[in-house]
Amino acid sequence: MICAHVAAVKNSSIATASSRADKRYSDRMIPQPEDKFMRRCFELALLGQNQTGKNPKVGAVLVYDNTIIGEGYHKKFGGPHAEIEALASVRPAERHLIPLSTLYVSLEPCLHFGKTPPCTERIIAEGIKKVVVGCSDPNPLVSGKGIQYLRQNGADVFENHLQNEARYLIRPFCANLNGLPYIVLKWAASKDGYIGKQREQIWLTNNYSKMLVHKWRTESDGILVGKNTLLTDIPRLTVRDVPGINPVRIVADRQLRTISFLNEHYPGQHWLILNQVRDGNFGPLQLIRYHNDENLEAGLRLLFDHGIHTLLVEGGNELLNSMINAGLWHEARVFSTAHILTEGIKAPQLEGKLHQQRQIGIDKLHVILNPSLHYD
Ligand code: AOF
Ligand code: ZN
Repeated sequence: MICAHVAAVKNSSIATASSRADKRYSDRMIPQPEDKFMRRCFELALLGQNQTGKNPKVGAVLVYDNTIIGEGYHKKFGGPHAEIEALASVRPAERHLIPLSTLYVSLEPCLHFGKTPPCTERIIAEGIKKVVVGCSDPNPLVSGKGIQYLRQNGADVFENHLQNEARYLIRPFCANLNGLPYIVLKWAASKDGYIGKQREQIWLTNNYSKMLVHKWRTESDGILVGKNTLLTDIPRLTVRDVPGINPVRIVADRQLRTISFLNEHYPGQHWLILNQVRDGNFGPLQLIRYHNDENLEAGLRLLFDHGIHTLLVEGGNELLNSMINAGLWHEARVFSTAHILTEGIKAPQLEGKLHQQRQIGIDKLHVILNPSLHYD
């Protein structure tokens, strides 16, 4: 439950709002502040959801005389970058306009040879003279050097345009650069601050909130629960109310006690078991071991190595609290509901920056960001 931290969250949200206003004021230093073009980049970038793997979601548009002549986004891990897609989309009859156009891109163009050649070289080769960038690329191979290269080669670069939004877009990428999945905690609390009762499954949110959670599942590579939640709820953890693919189901089970339970209740179904006993496979169950003297962070790093770049944590209380106490979270999505439980399991307490508050029917959703991560 978030009551106790709401004051902290509210206060910090005021601070966030004013710093945002300052930042937007400084964004106004750009001579022609066409926010709509950068916002179009953000929209485009989001089309890469679930496709870019551990790469960032990036969008780009080419603008000539206030009109978009090309647009693109990073469609797929290992595929062409947003700028290259935007260039490729320009109609042959308009290609001569490219050197006269402004390139808007939500992330600093790269200058390294990765799976694709540097975008910066291509931008200069195309004769583009003006580039507007949402935020710098935190990848140490790029970070500031892309912008520097463009400037050294005669382009005007306007950086940090709508940078808060641009940075929000790449939050998962920032976590991934550190070798961790992007970790989203999720829980629902009763009005009096409980998330449920011992050994009893209680439903608190309405159907719209449930659909939203299913949508979040489609956007996650993995979904993690604690052992007690598995044993009590026998949750399906699948995507049902919206189209999309199921995330990999993972149980945090240090002592490796859930194998027979999973075999019985989920016959033939794939699960990862994050444990401290052994590695290996038991039919469809994959055991991932971190060592006894290591903390959960080591386990989460192993999950990242197994391709879990975004992780939704759906409880229970013990797991959520241990992740909060260890600072192992990037974002929390908390539903406050109208139910009264009177007693039960106390909801986790969490200090963070309130990023968004939304009414979902009678439920209220709070999106809270980890304050120690400077991407808001
Ligand atoms: C851009 N535009 O659209 C993206 C960028 O292995 P590669 O060649 O795909 O390079 C991946 C890195 O490039 C990634 O870690 C990030 O630093 C940057 N991503 N850069 O100019 C894009 N997606
Ligand atoms: Zn690039």
